[in-house]
Amino acid sequence: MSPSPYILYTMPASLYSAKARSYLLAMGIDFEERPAGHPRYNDYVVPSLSRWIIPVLELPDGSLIQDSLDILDFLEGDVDPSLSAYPTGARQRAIAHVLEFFGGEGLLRPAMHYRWNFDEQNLAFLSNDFAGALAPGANAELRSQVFAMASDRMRTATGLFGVNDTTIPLIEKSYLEFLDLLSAHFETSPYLLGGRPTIGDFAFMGPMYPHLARDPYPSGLMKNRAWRVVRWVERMNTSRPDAGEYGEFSTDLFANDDIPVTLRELCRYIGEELLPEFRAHVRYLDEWLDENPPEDNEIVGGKPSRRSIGSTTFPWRGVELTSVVMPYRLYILQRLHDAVASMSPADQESVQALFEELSLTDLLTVRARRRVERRDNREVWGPAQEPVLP
Ligand SMILES: N[C@@H](CCC(=O)N[C@@H](CS)C(=O)NCC(=O)O)C(=O)O
Repeated sequence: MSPSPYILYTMPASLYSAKARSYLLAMGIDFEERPAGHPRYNDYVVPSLSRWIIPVLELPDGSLIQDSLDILDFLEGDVDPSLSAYPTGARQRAIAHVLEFFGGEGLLRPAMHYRWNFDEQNLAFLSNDFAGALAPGANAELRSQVFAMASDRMRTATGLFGVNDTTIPLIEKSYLEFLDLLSAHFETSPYLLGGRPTIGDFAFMGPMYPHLARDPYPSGLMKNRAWRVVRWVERMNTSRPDAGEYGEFSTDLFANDDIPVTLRELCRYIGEELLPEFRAHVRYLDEWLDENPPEDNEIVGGKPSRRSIGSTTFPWRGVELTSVVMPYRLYILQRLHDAVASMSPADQESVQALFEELSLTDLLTVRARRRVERRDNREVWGPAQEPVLP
């Protein structure tokens, strides 16, 4: 048997791992999946990256790619262009970036809440699941120590994203609205943009599979309320065609670069959910950059494992929500900006009109005074640009 060309280091419970795994499966790319507790992860991957983080893709020559977006972009080189996760139509391309942003960053609160605030239903499963991946084969004492460490860390992160007694009822309400909108969209379409998955679908898999479809409590919620979404998760985790309930369907994206009504509804919801936080974060970041101007290529946060540069408060659904500010989010959104900048003037106009109609214009225009780039698997401050503040 020939060795697998790629190795993906993951955990079944890991959000961003689900995105990379789903892409490899959907595109039929051969890979070996290893848990983060694998000796090579600790002996080779962690020292090479100077941090503990998953997913990590190891190439046959031993080089490593961290970051789910960079992994997908690298793997796009192996994929038949007709299956690319990047739509070619201008409007679909732009919307795919918005969906990617929301999937990666916009569902962290429900994902973390439904995982860490339902101990009675979730804890036994989570402790086995985490220990099984982090300390395979360890004895019961070590397994429980490893889980305690990981769960403490994640519970702290849950609070830092803004999950607390005041916001929890609103997070739940918002998540149920989201499930209903997504279900309505999947009534007639097996994927977000039509007959095959695009970057938005892969990003959605991050929170939607390991946390919201797999952990015991939210999985029941999803099964009872959103069968179409459950089926989409299953479909996103297989290499086989798995959309029989739609009968005969085309594997093309929606014709004529269309964004159907149900997806427009979902995009409006995304704007309402994301924009207050996004605007507050960019304002905070831009001010921070003014006070702490970094050198070009300086590591964001000062060291690879530090993701946030502070926290800020903004109004959300009638309450004040405080969340950590992560410059990485600029990196994701720049992809939208760069994609639109490379479009023809007519396509730019059509994207602008669509974003205006969906009240998403700030996602196209707002930016901080510096770019965020990735070099050597790290986020670094990139060149200056004209800031556009909300
Ligand atoms: N931007 C990164 C985020 C990866 C990430 O946050 N991974 C989590 C697991 S889902 C992790 O490794 N957390 C460990 C830590 O932050 O210490 C990506 O898209 O790959």
